[in-house]
Amino acid sequence: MSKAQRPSDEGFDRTQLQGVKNLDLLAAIPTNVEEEAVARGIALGLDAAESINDRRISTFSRGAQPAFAGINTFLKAPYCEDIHDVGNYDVAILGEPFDMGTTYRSGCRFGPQAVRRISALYDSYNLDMAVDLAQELSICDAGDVFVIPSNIEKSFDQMDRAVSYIINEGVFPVMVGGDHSIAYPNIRAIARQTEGNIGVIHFDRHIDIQESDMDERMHTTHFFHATNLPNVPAKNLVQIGIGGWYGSRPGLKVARDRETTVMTMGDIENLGIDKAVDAALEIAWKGVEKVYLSFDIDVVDGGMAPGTGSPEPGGLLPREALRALSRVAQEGICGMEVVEIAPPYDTSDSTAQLGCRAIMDVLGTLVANGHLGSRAAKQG
Ligand SMILES: [Mn+2]
Repeated sequence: MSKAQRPSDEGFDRTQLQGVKNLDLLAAIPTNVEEEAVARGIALGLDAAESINDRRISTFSRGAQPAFAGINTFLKAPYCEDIHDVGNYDVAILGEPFDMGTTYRSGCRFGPQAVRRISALYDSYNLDMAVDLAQELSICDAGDVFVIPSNIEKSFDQMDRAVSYIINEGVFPVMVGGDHSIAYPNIRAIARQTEGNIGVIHFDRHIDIQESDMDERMHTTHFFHATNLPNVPAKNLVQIGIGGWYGSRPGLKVARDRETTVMTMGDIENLGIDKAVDAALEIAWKGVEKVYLSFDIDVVDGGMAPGTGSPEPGGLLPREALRALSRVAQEGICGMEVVEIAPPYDTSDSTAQLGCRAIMDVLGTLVANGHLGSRAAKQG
């Protein structure tokens, strides 16, 4: 097409693009936190060699850069080693490295470490939603729960106690599993400290609501026990992406009896991801005080999230999953978990990276919508 045939320059208004608008929004966010981090890096890690022209670089890596260097916490956030200090932060990242609830292949005890490692790739700065996590949100890495590898119930008690402590300090909890059985102690801890009811939005290829499995409360049973809690009604549990051929029979009966809302991949295709999530939000939020987000990485197609214990073809695309998570977060949530990332089966860290992105996109959306961080404080 020659220039003469092209529509006039007035035909497309580039200023209407989200990308162009967000460039302006991002430019208005201050950068003092980053500047302080650079100064701290030099103070702790010495001035760089004389041949280095960029004097923001230190000799010993003591900050975000290089992404491949250093001792990793989640996003290189401060390690809250003394948990008594957790109340100083808006968000605590909590590893729950427990995988004795798996019923096929184990390995997700290494999930928290893999997510921390790949998280070092990322800056805090995001064009899609025009937020700067470092500047607008105080995040700490609370480290891991001391789980008891041979004992599911004792591990549940440990996780419940850890999450309770964080909630009690008024901090938003992000749990990184671990297998999906951790959902039960996580929800139990939050429910005990909540007066009203809690809704749950559950992304998964598996229904995870049978009473027991191999005579124990394995990673196929947590929503049975969670919805036995007096303020976690099954009618406010929405299960998105369920299907495939693995482990469903006893759980499907429970879901039917308790009237949870089950959406197959076919439902999502028919409705489209936005309408599907809007319906999920409507049901999960009906008559409740809070909504909890439970994200099983295996809801994403096994080809794109291979590093998991019970992969299933035909799930969401990563782009659909991230869009769905952001839409849930827009309405606000009381906590989230990302489970079933099993690094021994991962390739190119893609599954751990997607888990990391799930957390970052949710936190970014919560900040952008004034639910957490400095914009919440301003509104509140
Ligand atoms: Mn699953």
